[in-house]
Amino acid sequence: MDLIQLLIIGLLGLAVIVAGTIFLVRRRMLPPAAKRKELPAEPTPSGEEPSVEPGAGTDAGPAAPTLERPEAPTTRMARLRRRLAGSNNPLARGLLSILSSDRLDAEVWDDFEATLITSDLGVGPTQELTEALRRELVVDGVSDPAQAKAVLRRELLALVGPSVDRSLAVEGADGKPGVVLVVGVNGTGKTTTIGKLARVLVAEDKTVVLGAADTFRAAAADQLQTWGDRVGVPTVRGPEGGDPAAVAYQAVQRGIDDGVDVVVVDTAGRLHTKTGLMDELGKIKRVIEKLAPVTEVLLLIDATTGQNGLIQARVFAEVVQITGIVLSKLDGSAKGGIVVQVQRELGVPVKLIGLGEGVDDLVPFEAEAFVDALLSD
Ligand SMILES: Nc1nc2c(ncn2[C@@H]2O[C@H](COP(=O)(O)OP(=O)(O)OP(=O)(O)O)[C@@H](O)[C@H]2O)c(=O)[nH]1
Ligand SMILES: [Mg+2]
Repeated sequence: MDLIQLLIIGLLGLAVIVAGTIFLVRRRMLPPAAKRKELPAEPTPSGEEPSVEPGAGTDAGPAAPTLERPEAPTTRMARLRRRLAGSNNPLARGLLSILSSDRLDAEVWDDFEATLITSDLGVGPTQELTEALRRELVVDGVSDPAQAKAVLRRELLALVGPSVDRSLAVEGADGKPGVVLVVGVNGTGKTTTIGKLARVLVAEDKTVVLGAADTFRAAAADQLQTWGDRVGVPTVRGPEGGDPAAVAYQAVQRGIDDGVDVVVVDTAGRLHTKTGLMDELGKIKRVIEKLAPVTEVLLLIDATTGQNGLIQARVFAEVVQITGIVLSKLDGSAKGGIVVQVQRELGVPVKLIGLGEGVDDLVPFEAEAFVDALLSD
């Protein structure tokens, strides 16, 4: 009897161990996505772009790829403030130094001017700002720090242009899509910006087609298509080395056929010769306009390249009629003053700024938010 009881207990114990082992082995063999629920796609603080595998982590079955939802504008603005604020930015520090000086003597003003010049504000705007502040802070004798800051804010805002229309012209007419052509020297951030812009447009419930008219490298079209895929936007591309104008034309044709709201066209940034550039960009624009007007021509300028970027920008402005500027890489630049200088030089407003490599690091430029970010401590 005892032996039989022992045998039964032993067999039960064995059954439990075998069942547990089978359970654990099966769990290990499941793909990782099935073990955990998908986390919401958020830009990583380091600026890395999270990669998304089609279908990973969805409970809906194998069909649709996971589309990302872009970040809300309010949290983007908070990031703008963090990235431009006082301690992180020499321009901001220079501006605030004038408010914290005990005595506003010649040396303090010289330092102030030097900081503004090195931050690419430009000689003219630097002199205007210094003159205006001297007049108000010294001659009028404003000594209260809050009042002095208000004066600085007002003068800076006047330089940046508070009442300029900075909206993107993405509305087409006569039932045709708006067409945005993106130009600029290579490496300035055209393709990345188009990817980020597509996300913004999708978040506004607009339908979008991308045109990969940078046929110089196959990788350029792949890069653009990757961005598009993530938000469910199709990319029209042509053969490597093919005619960029033909791709631009097909993209706009596709946009018209599909009845989409906006077509955004990427271009190559090589700046071999001005004539070559003029021919290529001019042709792209002319060919597109056989189908629909180009509503916005965005010029990319890398904020870290300073005067050099400005010289290149001038060349582009001579060959196509620029309607808006995107200043990329403001996050890595001590030269926020370039906003003012580039607008003066080209007579075109800064419409968007790039604040990092993250997927939602593109912010509509607003003069007040920019100045407030610079002056926040
Ligand atoms: N830190 C930072 N990096 C950026 C920003 N915008 C773009 N970049 C980076 O700049 C590099 C070049 O960007 P692309 O978008 O490929 O530039 P492009 O103008 O298309 O270059 P080409 O196709 O060679 O003409 C990439 O590594 C981007 O991640 C920005 O606002 N901040
Ligand atoms: Mg590119």
